[in-house]
Amino acid sequence: MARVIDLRSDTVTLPSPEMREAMYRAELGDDVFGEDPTVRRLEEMAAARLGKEAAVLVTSGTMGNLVGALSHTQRGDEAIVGDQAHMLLYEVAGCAALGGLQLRPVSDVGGLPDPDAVRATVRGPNIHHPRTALICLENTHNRRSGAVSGPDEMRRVTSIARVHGIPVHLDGARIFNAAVALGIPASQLAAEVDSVTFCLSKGLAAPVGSLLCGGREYIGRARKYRKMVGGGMRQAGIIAACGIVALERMVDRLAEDHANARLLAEGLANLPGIVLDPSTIRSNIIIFEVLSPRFNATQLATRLTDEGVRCLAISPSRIRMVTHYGIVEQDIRDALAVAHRVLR
Ligand code: TLP
Repeated sequence: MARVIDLRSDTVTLPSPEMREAMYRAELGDDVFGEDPTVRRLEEMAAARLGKEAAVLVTSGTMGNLVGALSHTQRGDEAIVGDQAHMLLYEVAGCAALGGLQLRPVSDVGGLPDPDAVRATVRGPNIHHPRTALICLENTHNRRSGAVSGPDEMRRVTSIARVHGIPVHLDGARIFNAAVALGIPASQLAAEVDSVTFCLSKGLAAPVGSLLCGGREYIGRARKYRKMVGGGMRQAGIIAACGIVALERMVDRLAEDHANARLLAEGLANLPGIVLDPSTIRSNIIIFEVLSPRFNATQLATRLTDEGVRCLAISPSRIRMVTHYGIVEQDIRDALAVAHRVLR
């Protein structure tokens, strides 16, 4: 095979030539002094795109979620999260370890925490209980095969939060994938929540960075927490410049990644040993079950990788593939040819 097709994650994307050019030309200053004009421009752009008062540039989605949660809560509080949420499973228990925040999972089968479960899980005024101080959503949902939730579905959860006066944070690492899949502006999704983190360095292909967006006062608190966890960056305009290109040029093209993911899912679903309903794939993440007498998921992922199609076994029985900038339709056809050869 001519080249490696890397479907492990959209985090493997490399910056576009335009981003490299923007990086070279970026006007810079010391952002801890609030003097980097490029960072400021990106933060203003991000807040405007998400329809929030303010935004702060952070190093990663993980830092955005951590700082985002800490800025809503006190030590000893509890946050309700989906049982397959990235915040729960892949963020090194940062909320607990660094923020004293207990994460309480409820089922998120369809992508969002189940509203009835959320309702039943919000704590009452009992001396034994922590305070339910936050509810966290994820859209699109990584471990739920890139599940996309619309504003109405989100409102089924956020309305419960509102009744109890509990703020809602959205892990919107891939909120633009959700927005493009739904054909609505990302601000319509962000309007349902108090704060949102989104990533520049996934499908939008920038090398580094995420933005936490929310109210002005809240983002002021978040700036302090960002500094506390070592996220105060100096001439960060170097990376913000790429972020500006990402927001201006890379959002609409996510539709291509979604079309490629659907094509890939349709091809995979026809192969023996793979269990996948392609109609469920609405964004750029495909997770499928491996039910083959010849391979478990780890063995199949290794075999595909050896043949030039890189992917991840995310459990003993499941494989994840992600489409992104740099992967074109022909790559999907080539990857399917490899999978066909391996599984037939
Ligand atoms: N997800 C990565 C891995 O950590 C699993 C990936 O390859 O998908 N929220 C969501 C929904 C994410 O998928 C990720 C990254 C993050 C937050 C964290 O972002 P980073 O990696 O920038 O800390």
